[in-house]
Amino acid sequence: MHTSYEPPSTGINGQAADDSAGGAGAAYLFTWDGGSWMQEAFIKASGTAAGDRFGSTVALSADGNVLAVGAANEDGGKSESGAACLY
Ligand SMILES: [Ca+2]
Repeated sequence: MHTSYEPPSTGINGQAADDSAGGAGAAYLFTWDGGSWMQEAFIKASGTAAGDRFGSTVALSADGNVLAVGAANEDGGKSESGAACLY
């Protein structure tokens, strides 16, 4: 029997079908082309972990060039300390 470990999806345009880290969260970026919404990016945290709630808050700059995505329960500093990621 063959088994392999696949780490949870991270970063931009990873595996959207990967739901191995429950509650990790994700953000989808869409652009309006004048007629319809087009998906531009699928975004996961750089350090995907179950329960981190990446995408629990989002903000976009007025010119649309900077996206902030909050991860309320990210563990970078202390457990569940939270983080914001800028793109
Ligand atoms: Ca966490």
